[in-house]
Amino acid sequence: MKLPYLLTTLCTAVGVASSPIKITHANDTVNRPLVHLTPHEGWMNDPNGLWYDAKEELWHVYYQYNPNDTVWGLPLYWGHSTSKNLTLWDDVGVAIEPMANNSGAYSGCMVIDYSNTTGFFGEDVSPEQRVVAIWTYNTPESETQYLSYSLDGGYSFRSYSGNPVLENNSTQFRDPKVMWHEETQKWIMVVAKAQQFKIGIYTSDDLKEWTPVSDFTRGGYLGYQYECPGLVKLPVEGNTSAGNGSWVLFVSINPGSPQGGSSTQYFIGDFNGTHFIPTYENTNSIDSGKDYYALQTFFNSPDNQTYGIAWASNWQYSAFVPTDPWRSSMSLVRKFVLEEFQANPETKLLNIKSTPILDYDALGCAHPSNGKNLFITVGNPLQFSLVQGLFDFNISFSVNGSAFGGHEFADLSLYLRGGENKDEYLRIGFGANAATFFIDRGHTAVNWVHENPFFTDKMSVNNQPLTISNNSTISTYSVRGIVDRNILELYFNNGSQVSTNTFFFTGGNFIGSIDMAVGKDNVFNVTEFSLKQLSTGSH
Ligand SMILES: *[C@@H]1O[C@H](CO)[C@@H](O)[C@H](O)[C@H]1NC(C)=O
Ligand SMILES: *[C@@H]1O[C@H](CO)[C@@H](O)[C@H](O)[C@H]1NC(C)=O
Ligand SMILES: *[C@@H]1O[C@H](CO)[C@@H](O)[C@H](O)[C@H]1NC(C)=O
Ligand SMILES: *[C@@H]1O[C@H](CO)[C@@H](O)[C@H](O)[C@H]1NC(C)=O
Ligand SMILES: *[C@@H]1O[C@H](CO)[C@@H](O)[C@H](O)[C@H]1NC(C)=O
Ligand SMILES: *[C@@H]1O[C@H](CO)[C@@H](O)[C@H](O)[C@H]1NC(C)=O
Ligand SMILES: *[C@@H]1O[C@H](CO)[C@@H](O)[C@H](O)[C@H]1NC(C)=O
Ligand SMILES: *[C@@H]1O[C@H](CO)[C@@H](O)[C@H](O)[C@H]1NC(C)=O
Ligand SMILES: *[C@@H]1O[C@H](CO)[C@@H](O)[C@H](O)[C@H]1NC(C)=O
Ligand SMILES: *[C@@H]1O[C@H](CO)[C@@H](O)[C@H](O)[C@H]1NC(C)=O
Ligand SMILES: *[C@@H]1O[C@H](CO)[C@@H](O)[C@H](O)[C@H]1NC(C)=O
Ligand SMILES: CC(=O)N[C@H]1CO[C@H](CO)[C@@H](O)[C@@H]1O
Repeated sequence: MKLPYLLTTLCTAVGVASSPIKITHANDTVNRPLVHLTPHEGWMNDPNGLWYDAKEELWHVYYQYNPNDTVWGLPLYWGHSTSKNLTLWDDVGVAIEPMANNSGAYSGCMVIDYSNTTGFFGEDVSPEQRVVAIWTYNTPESETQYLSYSLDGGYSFRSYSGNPVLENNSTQFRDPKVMWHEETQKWIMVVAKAQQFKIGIYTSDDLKEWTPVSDFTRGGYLGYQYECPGLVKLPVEGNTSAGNGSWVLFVSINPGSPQGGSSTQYFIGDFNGTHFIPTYENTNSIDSGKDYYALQTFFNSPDNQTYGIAWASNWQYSAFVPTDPWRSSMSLVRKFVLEEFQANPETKLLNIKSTPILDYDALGCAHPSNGKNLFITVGNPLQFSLVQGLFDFNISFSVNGSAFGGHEFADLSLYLRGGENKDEYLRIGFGANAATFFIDRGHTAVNWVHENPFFTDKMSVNNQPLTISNNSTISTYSVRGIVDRNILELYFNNGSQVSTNTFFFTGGNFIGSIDMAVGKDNVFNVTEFSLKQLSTGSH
């Protein structure tokens, strides 16, 4: 049966849509992302100090930054970018400097000290801008926690004269993340005692004097060390009897992640002001891709929801990725909630659901197109054209599990092909035999991809069945994908599971078309495919 095939293109007449992206640096040859934060030049790793300035309505992201090279190295600084819309970013320069060349201003966070608990702020600094950074000072002898505060809305910082405010006689004591705990009216810090596999929890009235109250230890994957913890309370979507939600403790590990290298895991539990007690034994990956590390959440979001950003790279290969004059980008900002999801026909689990934030108004005209009930047969792929290597798609499909034999490889694949050289492509698909999604980022002329032994090209993503009943073999799936020049973010089943992966094509060969193909007829029913192409006149 031939199904109706519909493809409408809206928003065609708007001039801005076709204006070319401006390349900001003469030497930006290798497909710099447009809506993922990158430093102008130099090396970037963990996101730090995320906060929202309610007075200026401005989001601040700081990050581990080496301006002197495109690999990690000392002295290490805090770089700084801001955004009005969480979509386009302005690089606003270094915010915090280390005190010596063999030292680093390592990862940390920022809080807004509205009520001047520190005594750092006079009337001239409005309460919404009383920002204090809590960060790790790394020297060859120790890692200790420092305070710096800003009197100009987060651009420049002064060091507190009483530093350090917290030490543990250790060279492996880092990455403080502080929040305000309403119930106990205290500041709470979680900080990694990295090589003891402990997350220390400390409380304070003034950010200066810290009392140790407990250690969370040996949860989940340990790997070589714990880094970059975070503690937040998330609402449980669709379950009002879950009250105010559950607490979530994020812990990054490097190396030793199930994907290889570095990744971010989380635990769900209770926090009573001093102790975090997991309510489930299981650990979860917040993103099953290869490029999602050191997740940090924003202090003071305008709607009290939890937003976060992660470093979109992996310590296994980050120093070698073929970009110049910068290395690494951040992920998109994501909003996090908990949801109960059907892990399999018998069991529901509590899980983090991630939703990416992209502001289409900030991007000028987006060109949406929509297809319903697409008819694809073996040898007759459908093709969709693209322009700038920046697009957002949604695909929904059902799979008839009884329509193929054991010897037949039944896949539905999207081939995302380079506009100038179609032999460079990303393949994303679903294999019905294994009932699993896959990603293949290995089809490129960039030698580095083939030569680097850690840059995994083929990966699988656990499937998330949406509908399974005892007498039916039909399962349905939905996937949203956002591609931005050299990074792919995939959200399965409305964000129940996410996979973030970078990919590298020859410079200028942005993805220019999508071929949708099947390996076996009558197995897949693509009920919906929608595509937004994003255009921007600047950046
Ligand atoms: C671009 O790279 C060349 C060669 O490495 C260098 O001489 C030149 O200064 C660079 N230009 C910019 C704008 O960075
Ligand atoms: C989006 O944010 C960027 C960075 O702050 C800013 O330059 C731009 O004007 C904003 N655009 C819109 C439409 O808000
Ligand atoms: C750090 O190194 C730079 C460049 O070599 C040098 O100019 C500066 O004096 C050094 N700073 C300190 C504190 O040693
Ligand atoms: C903040 O506290 C300091 C030290 O107690 C004090 O000097 C200052 O006036 C306070 N600022 C405000 C706005 O109350
Ligand atoms: C390190 O922290 C632990 C609490 O986790 C504390 O018992 C111990 O005394 C601290 N050691 C030093 C040297 O500060
Ligand atoms: C600090 O750590 C070192 C090395 O682990 C140890 O020898 C020393 O006794 C410790 N000092 C204190 C005050 O705990
Ligand atoms: C909603 O949350 C409550 C409290 O956590 C839990 O007991 C209940 O089982 C949840 N409801 C459903 C439908 O899962
Ligand atoms: C928090 O939980 C810990 C561990 O269960 C317990 O020892 C402590 O008394 C609790 N504190 C409060 C305030 O309930
Ligand atoms: C966010 O939470 C604060 C503190 O609980 C509250 O005062 C404020 O009204 C909340 N804002 C929104 C938009 O819900
Ligand atoms: C079989 O599936 C149909 C449709 O999903 C459902 O209405 C029916 O109750 C199912 N029958 C049994 C025995 O599970
Ligand atoms: C595909 O799905 C649509 C919408 O659910 C349905 O109307 C159509 O009959 C299905 N086609 C096939 C071949 O399963
Ligand atoms: C050691 C070194 O080269 N330090 C330089 C790193 O970059 C900063 C900011 O550009 C310079 O001020 C340092 O001199």
